[in-house]
Amino acid sequence: MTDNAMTNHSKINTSITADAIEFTPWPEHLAKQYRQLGYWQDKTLLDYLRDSVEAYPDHPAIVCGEREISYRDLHQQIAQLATGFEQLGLKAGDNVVLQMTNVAEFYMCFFALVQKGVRPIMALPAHRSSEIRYFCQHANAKAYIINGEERQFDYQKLACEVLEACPSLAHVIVKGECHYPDNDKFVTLASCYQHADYQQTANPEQVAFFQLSGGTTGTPKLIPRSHNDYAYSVVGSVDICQFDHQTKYLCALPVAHNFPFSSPGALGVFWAGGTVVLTKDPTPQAAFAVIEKHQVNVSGIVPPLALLWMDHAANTEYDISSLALLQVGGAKFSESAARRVPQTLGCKLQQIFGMAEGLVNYTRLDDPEEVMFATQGRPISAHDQVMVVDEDGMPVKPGEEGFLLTQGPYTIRGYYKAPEHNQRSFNSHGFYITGDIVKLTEDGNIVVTGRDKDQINRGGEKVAAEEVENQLLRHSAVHDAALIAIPDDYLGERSCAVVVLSGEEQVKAITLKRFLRDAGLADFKIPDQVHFVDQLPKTSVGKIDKKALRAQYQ
Ligand code: OOB
Repeated sequence: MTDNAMTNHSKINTSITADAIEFTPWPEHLAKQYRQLGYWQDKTLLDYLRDSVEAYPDHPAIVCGEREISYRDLHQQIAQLATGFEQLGLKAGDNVVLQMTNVAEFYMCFFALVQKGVRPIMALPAHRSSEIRYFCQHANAKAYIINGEERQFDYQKLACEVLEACPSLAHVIVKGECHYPDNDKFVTLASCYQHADYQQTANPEQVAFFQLSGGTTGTPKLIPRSHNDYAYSVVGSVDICQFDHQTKYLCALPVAHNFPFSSPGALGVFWAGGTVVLTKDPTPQAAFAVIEKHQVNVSGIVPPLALLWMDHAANTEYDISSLALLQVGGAKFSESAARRVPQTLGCKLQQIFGMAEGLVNYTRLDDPEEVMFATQGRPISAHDQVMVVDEDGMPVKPGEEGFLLTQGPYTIRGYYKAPEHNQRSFNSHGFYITGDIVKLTEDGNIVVTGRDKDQINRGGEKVAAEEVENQLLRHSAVHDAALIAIPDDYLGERSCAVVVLSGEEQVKAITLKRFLRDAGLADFKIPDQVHFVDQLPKTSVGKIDKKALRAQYQ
């Protein structure tokens, strides 16, 4: 550790502990250890990008449709936007909801905000008014950035609804032409490109941005990620996945998700000086065309997409032989499907088991087949502590199934402004209770065998049961409701709402689905199926017995 890093550390630490409810710091001894090990470099996320700007100024950083953006241009546009954002009054410590589809401007906005210490909240394109209003209100967001050019969905209309409910919002920043020029809160992103200002006000130890939790509770949780911890996870991922300046990464999942963003994802590509190729359409027809055109050599996708890609590969007219590595994660990839990847797609498989809260596991590129196909890999860091425990929190015997707990150099110690939830999600030693049920193999690889959290994993898209149940209970005809996962060949799991009606009022499944949509829930949270029953099974303490329900609907 350099003297400089040490001075920085002591200077910075006092400022964050002041607001522990926003950001729970690592215990002093661990923070010190992570610095001594060189994991935490006290550099900002933008500093790492700048290293690549210096090393590869003319190399393409991003390919977005017909546009190719070099590292130099990317850096300049970030600096121009940083000025524009500052002129709008955004300043260090402010929060901004960033909801972009897969376009280059996502990265430009992200880094421009981060440069000035403004903290993006990484909304997904599928989020609707329920989620966006919540993020804005909970984080007192000052601005909301959208892609106003998107044909699939009118984000500008959504922004109008959000504005009404969120007085803290001073600006809606729109990529493309503004449809509401008379509303003085709307500004175009184009107008934010001002003279380039390269000055940084970000602080490496503080929150750089907020990831979103898949969630288990009534409201989504914000995950504060610091520069230091996140940067380290990316550096470690780049090393494991051997990204370099020749890497051409197809980003086919939503840009803001932790997997395509940082595992190693786009940030990993930028750290290594490679090229991120964006697509809005992840289907094999579209993705294969992009792979051929840009000679893509790596991509990261969820299991249902991997199945689709494999089904399509035999008959494709495109040459996808440039693809050398396919990363699959976000949900369990069955061993039988995993084994088919190399023959059908002609590339190596890497399994990834990660979480936006931190811990990311990878199978290694030189792992033997049984590890690559039958496990979800092992942690990035030698200092990721993983514990597999029983109901009483005691470690299980090696090889036995149990609940996965973890702490380490890039796993958060608490959610943003959620003290009660933090009590439940972290144990007394600060380990994050992942809610995943796993086994550890003799050589330390993790096999995910189940889940102990009330969540449905729809092929990588996470649905918190309680959030949907609460919304269902707001309907006058609904007396009781439970959302459960049922097995699905393609998605792995789909969601099923089991509903007890109040009595007189009769409603149909389609009415309830429309009700949820009208309530502004993201589409992937709308139950795939609805069943009406006279009563829900209860446990001895009167809670809904979801285990019994699941068994009934398997
Ligand atoms: C990734 O992150 P999240 O936050 O959307 O979801 C995390 C949860 C995990 O706790 C686990 O329940 C599930 O998603 N999960 C998997 C898995 N990868 C994630 N379950 C089984 N097998 C896998 N390979 O999903 C995420 C974040 C970074 C990298 C990759 C995925």
